Amino acid sequence: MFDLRSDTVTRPTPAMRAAMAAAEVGDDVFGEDPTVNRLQRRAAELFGKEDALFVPSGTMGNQVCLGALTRPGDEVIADEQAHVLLNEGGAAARWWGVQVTTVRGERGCPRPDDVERAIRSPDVHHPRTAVLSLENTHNYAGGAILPQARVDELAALARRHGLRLHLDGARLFNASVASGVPVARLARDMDLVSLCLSKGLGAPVGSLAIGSRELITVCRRLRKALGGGMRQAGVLAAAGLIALEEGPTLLAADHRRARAFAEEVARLPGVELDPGTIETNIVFVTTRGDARAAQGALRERGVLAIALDSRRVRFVFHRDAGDDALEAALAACRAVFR
Ligand code: TLP
Repeated sequence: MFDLRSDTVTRPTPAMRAAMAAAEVGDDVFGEDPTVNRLQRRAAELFGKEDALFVPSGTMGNQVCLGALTRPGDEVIADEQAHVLLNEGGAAARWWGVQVTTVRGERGCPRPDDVERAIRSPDVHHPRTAVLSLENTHNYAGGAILPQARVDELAALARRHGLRLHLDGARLFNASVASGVPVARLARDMDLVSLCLSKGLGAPVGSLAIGSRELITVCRRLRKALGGGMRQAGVLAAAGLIALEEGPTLLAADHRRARAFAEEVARLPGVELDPGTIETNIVFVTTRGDARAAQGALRERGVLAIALDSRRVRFVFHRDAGDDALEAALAACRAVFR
């Protein structure tokens, strides 16, 4: 089976497993795990921020960020297809008592006019608009990179209105590698950023929340409250350090395969796809028939992909899906999308 369901399926490399076995550890709830501390320092340095916090998942990364930036009754503005809205079990409402209001972005990027319209006036009737949450790359927009000039404009707008900025940067290195812009620049105006180590970067487990010392201190309390204080987590951070240093160097190959895949699949009669929209490692194929049936038919041909609704099948390229996976996926698509 070639697994293109997600870049979360990557397995730790032999070097990661060796580093995990040899990791120096301590109790991270006491802040005493040297490997976790090293990972957090390195992430903060790469992002040009003061501090970082290792958390078990991307969802917890996003949620400690949103929790740190809001009070109950606040509102967060996000794109209508944001992961924080659709795929985190309603966590912002569940844990922080926060409501999310949506704007329809262009390829996942909200328009400043729409955001400005969504910001509530200070009135006792209204929730307080506290945060603008962005996602880069944007998963449901097909791995789209947010245009940086637009992000800068949104950041200025948010500041003018006293909003703080959260970035779901689960795949920020994909955006950085594809655009040639360092993550520190992409994250410059963000109060808090979450980054996943266990997607394209290849670590088995783990994400980071990254930001100011003050906000990360709040995130640390919230992580504990969510049950994310992990004790001898250095065994995981050791793999995370390798993911952080070496992972980005492999992403360009994922992007190349995603584009090559899209260019071929776009020629098939059973789909709608503009290969020009593929910027990173994610390809959404719009099917003319039922996407779930297509998912089953692909599986019968040895290729795993995900039907995310009745018309769209997602293929994600990653370091454990090389040219053989690309060829297998193309052969399966040629048969299924005739
Ligand atoms: N996304 C998963 C699914 O939940 C859809 C995937 O396979 O892509 N932010 C973004 C942008 C994500 O895509 C994901 C995972 C997360 C956060 C959450 O990460 P985890 O799964 O570690 O909680």
